[in-house]
Amino acid sequence: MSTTTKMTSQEAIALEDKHGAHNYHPLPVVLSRGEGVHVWDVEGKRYYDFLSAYSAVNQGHCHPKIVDALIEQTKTLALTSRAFHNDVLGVYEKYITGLFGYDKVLPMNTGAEAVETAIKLCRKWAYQKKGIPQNQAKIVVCENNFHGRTTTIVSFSNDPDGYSDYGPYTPGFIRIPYNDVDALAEALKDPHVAGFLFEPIQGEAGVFVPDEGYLQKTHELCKQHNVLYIADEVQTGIARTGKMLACDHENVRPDVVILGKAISGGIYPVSAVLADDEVMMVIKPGQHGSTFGGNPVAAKVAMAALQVIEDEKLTERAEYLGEILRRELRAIKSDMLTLVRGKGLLNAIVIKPKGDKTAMDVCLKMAELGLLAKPTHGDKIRFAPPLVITEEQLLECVDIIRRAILSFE
Ligand code: IF1
Repeated sequence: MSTTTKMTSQEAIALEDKHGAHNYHPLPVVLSRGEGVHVWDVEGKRYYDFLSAYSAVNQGHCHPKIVDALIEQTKTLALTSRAFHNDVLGVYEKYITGLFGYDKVLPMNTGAEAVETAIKLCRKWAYQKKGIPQNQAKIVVCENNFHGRTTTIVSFSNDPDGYSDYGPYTPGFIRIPYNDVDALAEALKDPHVAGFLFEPIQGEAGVFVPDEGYLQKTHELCKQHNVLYIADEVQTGIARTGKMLACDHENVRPDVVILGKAISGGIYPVSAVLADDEVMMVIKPGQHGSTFGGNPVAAKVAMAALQVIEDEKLTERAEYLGEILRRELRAIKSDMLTLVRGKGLLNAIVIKPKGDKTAMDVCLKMAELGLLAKPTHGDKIRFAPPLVITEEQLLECVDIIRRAILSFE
């Protein structure tokens, strides 16, 4: 059987269509190479990547330092499982806990697994430390959340595509409106609430940024009620919003931080949960884990990826370039462009359809002009380029976006 990958876009799409599950509806581009802010399709056309694999590729595609870490460690020792120690894990654990200022880290692989880990940690803490009666612990979550696709996580989603026909659903979650401090205060009257799980900026909801003060106020409420403040920074973390963590914008220190995506620069699936001993030590040997979590390749890759963020000052770049991007986008005069929002380089625009032309048509036009972005919920387009983009490149991208939108005038 042939495993060659030399083919046209059409052939590649046809293969996926015939042999792969139809759980996605991608833009009709077939990518075969990436470097920095650019990706190339199989026909050799170059694009700016304005999705960055949903913010996993903050350091840019195929960053040489991260790739080198992967290759070197893979040739040395790739996987031992956690049945034995390896000589990289502890070094990584010291590095990442030092960087973020927590006592302990629990390494996993995907974002959803890290969210599951945080939920289990919260529940165990509820029974062992807070004294909530068995099976009564509740976790408060927000409307329009996105935390992953496991059966428990979709149980508290209100997106029908996310949860429909996947029941019976895991109980123990209370959903409140996002960006509503009073709703949280009300929910916390229930003494069986153990945690508040939230995104500091809602990604899938179309980059919805809460009001200034929301993080501080909700953090304070959780502290008052002895409720764990659990930040899902899978998408917002690792410099994307102009701070290492989005919670840093309000100087809020969560009890539990969930990281994924860019913690590896998109080179390898790596996720992590950070917490202090009071919380993390409730989980004892044998009570949670994963075959691949904490493997030496993941550990080396994550250290390299985090080091790139520091070395290349990507936090500062995201902050600075984000201001420019939003300013320039707001200067585009078109009835179709109704809203520009975001923080750092996590941004979205809202497109009002013109005739039968929608956000999807704008994305197809941008692709034609050499920039890739994905519409979500029909009318929003996310703009989240790799943080290594230069100011000059960013302005060139704004010009592409402007020309794409104005082509429908
Ligand atoms: C897909 C969305 C983004 C996340 C937060 C946990 C996870 C994610 C805040 C789970 C994952 C993804 C997954 C990806 C699309 C993408 C996405 F549009 F679906 F919502 F980014 F906005 N917490 N987000 O955003 O992490 O298990 O995937 O590693 O295709 O499902 P994962």
